[in-house]
Amino acid sequence: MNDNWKLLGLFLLYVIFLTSCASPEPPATINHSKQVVDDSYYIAQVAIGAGESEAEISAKYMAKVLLFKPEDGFAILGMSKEVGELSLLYSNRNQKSLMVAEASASYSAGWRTWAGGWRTWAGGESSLSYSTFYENQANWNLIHLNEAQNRAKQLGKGITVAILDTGFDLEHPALKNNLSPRASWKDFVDGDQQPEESFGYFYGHGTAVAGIVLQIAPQVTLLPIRVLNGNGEGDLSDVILAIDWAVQQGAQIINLSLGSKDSPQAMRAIIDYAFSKGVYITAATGNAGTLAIDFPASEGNKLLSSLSDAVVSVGSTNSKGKRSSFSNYGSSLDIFAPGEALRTLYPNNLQARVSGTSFATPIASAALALALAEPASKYQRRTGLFKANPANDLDSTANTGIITSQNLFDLFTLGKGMIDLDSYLRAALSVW
Ligand SMILES: [Ca+2]
Ligand SMILES: [Ca+2]
Repeated sequence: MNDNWKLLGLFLLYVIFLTSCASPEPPATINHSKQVVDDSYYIAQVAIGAGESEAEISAKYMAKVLLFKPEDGFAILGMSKEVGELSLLYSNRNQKSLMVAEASASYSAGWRTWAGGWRTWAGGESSLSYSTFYENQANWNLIHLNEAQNRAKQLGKGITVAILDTGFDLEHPALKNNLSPRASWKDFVDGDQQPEESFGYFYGHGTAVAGIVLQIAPQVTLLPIRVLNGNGEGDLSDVILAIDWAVQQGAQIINLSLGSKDSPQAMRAIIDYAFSKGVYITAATGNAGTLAIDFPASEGNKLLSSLSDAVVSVGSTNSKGKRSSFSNYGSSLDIFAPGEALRTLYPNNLQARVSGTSFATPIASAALALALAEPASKYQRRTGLFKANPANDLDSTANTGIITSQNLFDLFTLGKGMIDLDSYLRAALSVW
């Protein structure tokens, strides 16, 4: 044992749960009986010493090396239950670790598609156009989508958004032509290259998220990566490996419509790593309707957080810009975007109406793609995203701009307010 242990972020393998939901009903609770792979029961991030090889790291910690990043100075390890608990004892004894093993029990806030309004998707379209889903028009007007798309003529062309989610209908006619080359697809749940949707409570979630991105940035390339099963459950190790995979595949943006109550060091390390490679991460705030934001969105606008710049945290509003009752909020929130009753793609050539911060998040992902695709986008590609626009500010929209005892507190917990795509594109393209 040596000093590297003090850098050890040690966590029980736990469940990342989707941040979607939105029914007016209380969120469903899903109890897990997760079977964890024995050699990755615990996840840890460790520093790599000068000249240390992967084999040496593995031997030193009695662990499987999941990720080895010598040029970035860190590795992420998976450990058996026994080894992990031994190392916990060690780090506790030396009081050098703040890490505590945590139970894997978690819950998954439910989402649902509205019962009404199902209809078959008109097949054969190569991509979506702005006017495809008329029901979304009030939402798109609110965020000035039309103006933004007129400004960002590339419509996201050449930019890759990785979506880490439940899986995708890879044959959906409105989706398949925007997918990245097949060799870049990945399914960390099955361990194959086919990240398909699977049945469960969250069936359709990934397809729905992808459909939102395409409505904002119809020319973007989507990199489908499956990290969650049909019940919206996934392993931390899979999400970490998936972020690394997305970076290796050249994604510029990683959409995380998922989150957790825990904030493991290994996850922080891989987000830092992604950002160091110029990759942005968007993350949903969660759907408990509380003043507590899920990780990693909880780092989005946090003082003294190294992840604050890397992560864009997104909450949900209705089509009038009022915070959705289900949307988590707080001082670490970056922005809000519409996330209620949005019409989007659903498996088997269908479309559906969905709600949740899961569906506000891809609007921010697509906004970044619109800006990054433009040749003139040299400055402020991202900072403008957080620029409050008084004319379209969440506070003023939700509370008619009058500071009362009711909303005084809200002013500090609603981030920069409502996303305004046109204002953002103007800033990103330096057009004033
Ligand atoms: Ca598969
Ligand atoms: Ca941020």
